[in-house]
Amino acid sequence: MPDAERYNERTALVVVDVQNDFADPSGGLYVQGGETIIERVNEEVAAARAAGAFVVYTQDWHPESTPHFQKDGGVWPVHCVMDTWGAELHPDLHIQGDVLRKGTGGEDGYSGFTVRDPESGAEAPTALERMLRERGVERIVVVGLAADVCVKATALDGRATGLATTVLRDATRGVGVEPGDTERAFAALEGAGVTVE
Ligand code: VGL
Ligand code: ZN
Repeated sequence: MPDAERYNERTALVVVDVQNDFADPSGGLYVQGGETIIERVNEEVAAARAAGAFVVYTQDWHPESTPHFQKDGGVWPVHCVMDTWGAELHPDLHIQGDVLRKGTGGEDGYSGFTVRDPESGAEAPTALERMLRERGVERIVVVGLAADVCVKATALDGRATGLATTVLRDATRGVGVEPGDTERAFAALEGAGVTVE
C-alpha cells in the first residue's frame, strides 16, 4: 500500500523506541541496521501527519538500576537510562507527536501499552490505549525498534485490545538475541492477526 493510503484520522502511527542506544552503532543495545530505518520512519510520519493521523512515539526510559538490566539480575545490557544520550530519541527522527515514556518505575517496558514488574510479573497499562481511544483510533501502524522485542510486544498488545494492527517490515529491525528471532517475531505477529507488510 502506498504510504499516503495507509493513514486516516482513525489510524495512528506508533513509532517505537527510535533511541540512540538502539539506533546508533555506538549505542548500549545497538540493533543492527537500526539507523537505516530512520528515513523510512520519517516518511511514515510525514504520510500520517498529511492524512490527519495521530503520531505517537515510545521511549524506553529506565532508572540506572533495574532488574531489566543484566547487572541487576535481568537480561539486557544497560540501555536507555533516563536523561542520558542513549535514551534520547535519535536526532534524525522527525518528532511530530506525543512521546510516551515506559519503564520509568524500573518495570520491563516492552510494550507501549503495558509495563511489567520483572520480579512479580504484574502488568499495568500505560496511557497509550487511552490516548488512542480518546482520538477514536481503530487502527495502528507500528514501526521502530526492536522488531522482535518492543515492536512485537506493542503490536501484539494493540491487536489484543481490538485495534487493527500493521507492522511495516522495512521500517523496523530486530535485535536477534537468538538467530531467527526476527523472522519468528513476524510469524508470531501474523499468527496473532497482525498484518506484516
Ligand atoms: C527493547 C530490549 C530491552 C526494545 C527495550 O525497545 O525493543 N529491547 N528494552
Ligand atoms: Zn529496555
